Amino acid sequence: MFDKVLIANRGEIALRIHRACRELGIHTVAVHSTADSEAMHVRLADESVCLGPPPPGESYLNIPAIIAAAEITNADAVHPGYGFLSENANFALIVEEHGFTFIGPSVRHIRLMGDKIEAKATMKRAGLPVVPGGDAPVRSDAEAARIASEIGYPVLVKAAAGGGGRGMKIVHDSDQLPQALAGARAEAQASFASDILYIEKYFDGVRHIEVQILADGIGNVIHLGERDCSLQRRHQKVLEESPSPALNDDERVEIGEQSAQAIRALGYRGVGTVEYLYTGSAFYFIEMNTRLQVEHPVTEMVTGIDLVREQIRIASGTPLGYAQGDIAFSGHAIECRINAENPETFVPSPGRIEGYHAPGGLGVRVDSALYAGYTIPPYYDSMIAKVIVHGASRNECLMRLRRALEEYVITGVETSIPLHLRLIANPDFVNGVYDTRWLERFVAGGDKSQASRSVADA
Ligand code: MV4
Repeated sequence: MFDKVLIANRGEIALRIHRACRELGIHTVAVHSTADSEAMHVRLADESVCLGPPPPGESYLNIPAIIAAAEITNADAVHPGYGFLSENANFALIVEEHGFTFIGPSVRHIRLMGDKIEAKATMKRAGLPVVPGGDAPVRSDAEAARIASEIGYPVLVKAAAGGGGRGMKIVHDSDQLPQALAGARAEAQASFASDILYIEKYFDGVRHIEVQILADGIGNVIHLGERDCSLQRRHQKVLEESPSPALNDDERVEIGEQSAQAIRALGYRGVGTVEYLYTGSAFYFIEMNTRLQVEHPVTEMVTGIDLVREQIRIASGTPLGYAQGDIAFSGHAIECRINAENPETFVPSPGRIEGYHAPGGLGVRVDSALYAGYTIPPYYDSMIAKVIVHGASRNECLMRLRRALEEYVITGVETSIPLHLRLIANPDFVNGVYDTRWLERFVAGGDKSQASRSVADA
């Protein structure tokens, strides 16, 4: 086992990783920008190293500075968290070349899944159903038009180096295709330094369901069930839950086992998430994430498995030690992402936390690096906390979630807590009847049940 881990991240996830290290008897090194000297992850770590000025490119994305920090502190391994360098294959390679262990999948698998076209082709060969569409980069407008008319409009133009919904263009008919391709190509080049595009059939009104995988790289691959992440605004997830209210037990077992089987065929190591579109009757693979995800706690709450602990143990060469049959799924869990922002306009609200009281009690978990007197810097993501609630049933979970959100006091900045309270009071949400477009309409149109509103409007 490692003696010392460098945590190449900030905020709640840096703290989350620190906690797992502590429980394994591992020393921690925090790295930080000059804006984060007073941050909780820096205060709690055994050692800390300042990387540079606030802009991420000069601090949390500054690979030479992070490697230097690992060298001067004599760390054994580097945990990248999520975001920042977590899915950067070159970073993983450089970490390993300098003699440190990268706590994550192999460089080969990070690179493979970073190319969304290769990822799809690979998962198709491994037996997963994939979204209909081209299985190679689009080479010309004429070829794109041919593929689109074959699969039928509407189609979605996506960037091969994209993911997470950035740079996608929906195209409803052939007239719009050349313009969409040009726009997508320019956006992809600017955002990802690659203008490689591919085309898929566009599915409207679907759910976004993802399966958590755990693999030790020596033959043991299990799944830890699914998460329903359909409630998103501008491709940012707002609330996630497990199990999905949309699946029955047969579908749940089937998609879990299919995912684990495909990942087994790849020889994958580490945690991973297999993302699907669910149409209400069929699953289609879209992407795989090779990092720990923001919403990993909902899976931890229903399985009792500490995913960060498992990541660290796997990276140190320890076999999994249990099999699929040993996993017991218990109850229901929901996570609300709390952002420092206006709950109506979504304008970020950085600043000083004047008062702070976190909820607690049975089945309530708060992952956050906030404290009273802390000043949220304006340079980074606005997510400041996650409230994760577990209950024996979805209903118990919802009642507990309302109680926990009502108990949470954060003063000095605006937060999205009021939005979450409105959201979980909505009949559609209570009934589990929502898709990936539901939240945008809710945010725009008030609190009415959208099912009943459309009936009333008709
Ligand atoms: C799609 C899709 C519909 N059809 N692909 C968005 C995130 C990224 N992982 C993939 N995403 C999607 N891919 C096809 N072929 C719908 C989504 C999607 C979405 C689209 C518009 C608005 C919100 C969305 C939320 C989740 C997924």
